[in-house]
Amino acid sequence: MITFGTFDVFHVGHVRVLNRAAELGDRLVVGISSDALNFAKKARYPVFTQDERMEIVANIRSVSGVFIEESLEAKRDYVVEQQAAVLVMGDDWTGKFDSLSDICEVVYLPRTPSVSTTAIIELITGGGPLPES
Ligand code: C2G
Repeated sequence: MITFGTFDVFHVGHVRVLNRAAELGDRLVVGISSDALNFAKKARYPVFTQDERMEIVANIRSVSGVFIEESLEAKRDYVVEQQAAVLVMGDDWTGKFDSLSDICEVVYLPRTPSVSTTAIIELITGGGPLPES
């Protein structure tokens, strides 16, 4: 199994997608988006550095290994390098990686509703709604 993500400001949606991905096979490796890749995509750096994000994800019990994802376009190389039989992504990516189905199974898992890194950052910085409990 292989999956990819930024995993910034790690939250319950992250741990659930990792645990559900790990249940589909016996070994889950996770590509953590580099700081540079995030900057290129979102014009801002993550709250936590790539080393910190790698350390957090590497310490999740269902995760067997982590590596840095330097480029979104290199997914095919990462799948081959990691010898992954299944690529798992949250369903915000549905359809985006179907072109890899010649070398691995591609599975999209439903996202956990009502939690996101962006909403947490907005809440903490005072820009978002307060939770009800
Ligand atoms: N996720 C989830 N539920 C949430 C939030 C996130 O299931 N409420 C999942 C996402 O669908 C993704 C993983 O957690 O599978 C990591 O999410 P992000 O850090 O937002 O990853 P992203 O920046 O979308 O990945 O090649 C992909 C890139 O690395 C980017």
